[in-house]
Amino acid sequence: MSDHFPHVPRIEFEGPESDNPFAFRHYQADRLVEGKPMRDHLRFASCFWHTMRNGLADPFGDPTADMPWESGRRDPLDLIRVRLDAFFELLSKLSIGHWCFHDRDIAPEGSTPAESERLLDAAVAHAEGLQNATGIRTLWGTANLFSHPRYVHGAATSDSPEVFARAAAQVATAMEATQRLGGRGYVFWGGREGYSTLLNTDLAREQRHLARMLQLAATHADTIGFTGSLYIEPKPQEPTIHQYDFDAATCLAFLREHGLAGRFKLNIETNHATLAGHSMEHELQVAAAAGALGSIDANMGDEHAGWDTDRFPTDPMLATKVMLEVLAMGGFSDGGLNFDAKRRRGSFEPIDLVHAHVAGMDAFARGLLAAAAIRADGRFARARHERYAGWDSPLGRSIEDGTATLASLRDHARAAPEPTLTSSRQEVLESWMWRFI
Ligand code: XUL
Ligand code: CO
Repeated sequence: MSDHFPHVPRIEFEGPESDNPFAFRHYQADRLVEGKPMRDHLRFASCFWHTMRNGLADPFGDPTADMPWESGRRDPLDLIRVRLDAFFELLSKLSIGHWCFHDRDIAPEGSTPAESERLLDAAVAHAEGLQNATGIRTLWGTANLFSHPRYVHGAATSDSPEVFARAAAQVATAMEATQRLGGRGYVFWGGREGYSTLLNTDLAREQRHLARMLQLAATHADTIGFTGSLYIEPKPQEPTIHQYDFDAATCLAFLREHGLAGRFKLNIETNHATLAGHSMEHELQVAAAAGALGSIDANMGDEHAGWDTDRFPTDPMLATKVMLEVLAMGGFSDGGLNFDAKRRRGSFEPIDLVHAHVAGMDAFARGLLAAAAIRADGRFARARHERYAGWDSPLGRSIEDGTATLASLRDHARAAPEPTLTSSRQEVLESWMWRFI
């Protein structure tokens, strides 16, 4: 094991009273919750792009992140290896069992597709060794189809079929890399699959091309025997103004329209939900209701900013709401909680990577415990059940089972008194929530 974080010990659980910044206050990997270890409920992952490749530049300023392991190194293969070494050391010290990557995070783009494939191959070979040595697994991989200038007009939705072909090549190679690393899933985030103005855009045609790419990817997965889950990650905008994968409902309708429902699930990200004007729990429930809640990109936005700030999710209330949905669906199958999150620009020391992950893991451990306590208590489930009790009457059943007609309901309404309604009790429910946090 490398020694790029020399002053960071292996992080252990010390309990809620601990003042040690290098300890978990809530995350206890082996602690059983609803009969399953915390580690399996939460299935934490860290993402290579933010953790190792994000220099913390912003539109007004240069990178600030201090990455001492990179200093003095120029050779691409050398850089590929040292970054992976530092990453796996960090994950081991944090007891994070999974990671996620884009092809271009772990290896740079070469001057030809063949050279890019060679570089990626070297990165995958090195990562494979580190996975074997540490037991850390790949949660999911993906292809970066948004950074290179050739994708300025989109990848699958580009006006150029040559660009589509380049993107397809990248997807095939990235999926094979993910498979080689035993990845549990493969993600499509449509970074530039959208448009800036309809004056030059054939929206219907672009959407058919996006569906074609997904169909080709599903076929490729079957051809190579990739058995992991395929996910779409909704996001309403940024970088494009109008993005085709706007939110969970839009993605589900798109999948159904193009015969892809059942083949793709969703990877729901908190800050994307809020950018779409939804709460995270709304997006999770929409996905879960369709049987398509696959995985989660755990981060959070900033209440003061209207863009994708990707902050580490340090809010226990948010984590509780997320974990309520995860427990309600019976836990993850292939998915997990991927910290698609970055430090603030001012938190530029390597040690801040440790603090950020510990804060996110502790918040989610609290969220898991609170969600389990809420379920054991049962008062929210009872309140929800009682609210809909009227639907168990003969009238409610006749509507739900389809035996009522508009005419029969009119006969009923003419004879019945004005309906009596009950309070929604929102405020008391909200104050109950805080009792569990
Ligand atoms: C961008 C985003 C991506 C995806 C993977 O907002 O979330 O990092 O998670 O491409
Ligand atoms: Co994401």
